Amino acid sequence: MVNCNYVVLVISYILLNVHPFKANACQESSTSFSISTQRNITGHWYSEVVMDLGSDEETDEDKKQTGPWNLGMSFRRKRCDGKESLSIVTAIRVPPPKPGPGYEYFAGVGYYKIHTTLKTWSDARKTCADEGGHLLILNSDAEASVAKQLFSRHKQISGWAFIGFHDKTTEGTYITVNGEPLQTTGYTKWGKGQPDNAGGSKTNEGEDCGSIAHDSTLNDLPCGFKVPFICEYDL
Ligand SMILES: [Ca+2]
Ligand SMILES: [Ca+2]
Repeated sequence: MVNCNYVVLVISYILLNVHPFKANACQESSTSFSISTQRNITGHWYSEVVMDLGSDEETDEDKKQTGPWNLGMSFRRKRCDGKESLSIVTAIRVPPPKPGPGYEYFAGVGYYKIHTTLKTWSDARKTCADEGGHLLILNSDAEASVAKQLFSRHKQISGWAFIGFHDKTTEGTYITVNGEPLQTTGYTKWGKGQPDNAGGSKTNEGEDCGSIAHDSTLNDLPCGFKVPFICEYDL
């Protein structure tokens, strides 16, 4: 759901008054250095400090893609009205986590993967979890559009794909795999006549597991059916 190339963890700004300076005119000069970290072949993290005198600090920072996170620091010395001050700005930038193989990034929405191997709802849920994600939870029309695009790329899939909601606990009360009520997710467009808990009786549980159709409408299916499924990877 989050679209960002990095996360700013820490930004600190320090302004230090240094020695008085007699000049009246303002003069500025800048120096930048950066600290990058990487894990080496023995599994240890190590850091490298690079100092750059008099360069464009932002341009240098943008070029550094050497580690899982990057700490940038810049200095700016300012002489103005008889006073000299030193500004220090630091920022740690952490790239977003990467999902397992087969996940595709949809700009502004997130990572998704459609599995064409047919599985029961419970097995599908476990597969998504094993990949670090969860069965798809729709929170918007934009996210439902992603499901439609995934279907369009796998035209061999007919029918539905399991996603992350069910009413296994209480018949007719649909909750997501995260335990939140389906009606609070932001997307509840059921297909015509759905949910119908088809076949449900005192001796048959009917349909308790959530799915999505090619037109992005929802349907309840028997949990034991084996159908494709869609996983979502949260950033
Ligand atoms: Ca049901
Ligand atoms: Ca149904």
